[in-house]
Amino acid sequence: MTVNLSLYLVTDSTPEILGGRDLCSVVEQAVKGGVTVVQYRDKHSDTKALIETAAKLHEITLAHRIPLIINDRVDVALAVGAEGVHLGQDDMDIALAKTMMPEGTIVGATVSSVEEARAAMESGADYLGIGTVYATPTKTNTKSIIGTAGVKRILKCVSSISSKVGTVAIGGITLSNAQRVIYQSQATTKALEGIAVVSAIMAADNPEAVAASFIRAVSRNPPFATFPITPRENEESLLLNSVDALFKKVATVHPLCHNMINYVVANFAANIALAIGASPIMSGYGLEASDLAKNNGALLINMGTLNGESMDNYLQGVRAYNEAGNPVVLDPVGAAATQLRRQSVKKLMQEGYFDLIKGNESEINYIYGRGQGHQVGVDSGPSTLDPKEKATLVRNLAIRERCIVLLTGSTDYLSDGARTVAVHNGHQLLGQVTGTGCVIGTISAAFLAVERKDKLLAVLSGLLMFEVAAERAVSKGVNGPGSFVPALLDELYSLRTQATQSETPLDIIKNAAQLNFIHL
Ligand code: 3NM
Repeated sequence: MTVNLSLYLVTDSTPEILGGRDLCSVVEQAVKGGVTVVQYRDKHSDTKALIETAAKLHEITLAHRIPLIINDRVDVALAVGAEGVHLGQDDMDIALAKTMMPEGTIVGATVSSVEEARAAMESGADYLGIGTVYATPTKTNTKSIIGTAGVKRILKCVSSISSKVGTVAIGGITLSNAQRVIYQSQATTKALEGIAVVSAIMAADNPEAVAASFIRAVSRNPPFATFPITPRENEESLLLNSVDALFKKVATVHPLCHNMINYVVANFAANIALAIGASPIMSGYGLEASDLAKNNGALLINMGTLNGESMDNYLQGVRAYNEAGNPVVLDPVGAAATQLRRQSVKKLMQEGYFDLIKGNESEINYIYGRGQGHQVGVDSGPSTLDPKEKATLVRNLAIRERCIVLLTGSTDYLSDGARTVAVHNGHQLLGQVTGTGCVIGTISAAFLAVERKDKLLAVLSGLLMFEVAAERAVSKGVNGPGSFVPALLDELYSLRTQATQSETPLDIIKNAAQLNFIHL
């Protein structure tokens, strides 16, 4: 039997989730909203009550022509003639259950690792419930929290073994993350067939409306989906020929550039944004984000001066921009420096999608999960990676998160997962002024706001504008970091003015750009 796994409802009869409501009527409402499979899961009731409730649920699912799956209890499934049974790692053996159930019965298995997935498939599982994606109060005795990266690893394994086995992800899935979970966990050729949900539907005030919203969400890509461009012939000139047009676009559209940025660099970042023609707002207050997110601009979250209120503000910010489909940049400043920052970055990436993750080597290394993070303060510290390793790191993180990744340093590495480029522009004086790394986040946000399709091009253009402006500022004569800052602002302003006034593309950037594509 083939099952539509798009929206897989798992029931819960505990008072914390069901309140005083009747289980069957909540399930019926959810089914009316579009749930495509129901799993009856009850770890507490006696066998007699289980069979009675299962029979009532079966009437509802039969009336809507969707399968009823019984969690754990093969006897209950047999007693009510349910279409399937779902088995956890500590439940009955899959192969044994198959011999006990009528031919064609659906048998699903809970898996949290590639090894468990492989074993379940070898035993004949028809579908896999993959989790726990995110920690959830609904089930606290889960084995491991695997995130979208863990789901992706399992999907890769599934696709290498069988195209017939269905997959759903479970654990902490809500309306606000469902699309992102499906999108980010997709392995090259295999996407989840659906999501499994308990509390988001079972505890909802209006299960029918929520189920309908889930159905709408899972049937389409999120508005922020990034589709990397396969490298074309002459990729470098194609990109460099487009840079000027983007300078012009930023300067004429004046995109809103919303900065949740640290107080050390707020003033500098606002001036940089003005110099390139963007419209900056330095608002770290999360409650303003939903209004600001409607302006077709972009948000930068820079964790530089984290405090007790920052996380709530950041989360409100990223949720508002994700929902509006407008870009978000994450600058995880000092990500590896303290326990609190390590947790904060993890939480942010669990709760939101970032079109660009930008950081120094320590930060990007930590986010990818390499090393325990030996960052002292917010600076990167000595490099431990060679150029090829850096390029591989940004490429792999971009593939894993399905976003753009920029690792800054004397050479910058930028990737969308398909194209990886090293940029050698800039000047050592940039390292003598605070905030010169942070403002690349601000500039990137402004460029991403005006170029939604080729996000790598957007970030590359902003980066080149900034680093070439730095080189030009120094070449015109500065005395040191003090006079360098105003000269840099002047050069950015000059590049922007030249781009807007010229009818034909400028060759300034094209001639000055020093970049090379890295084939990995
Ligand atoms: N199984 P919610 S997590 C039933 O990881 C169940 O195998 C899990 O609840 C697993 O949608 C889980 O409310 C509960 O987060 C999921």
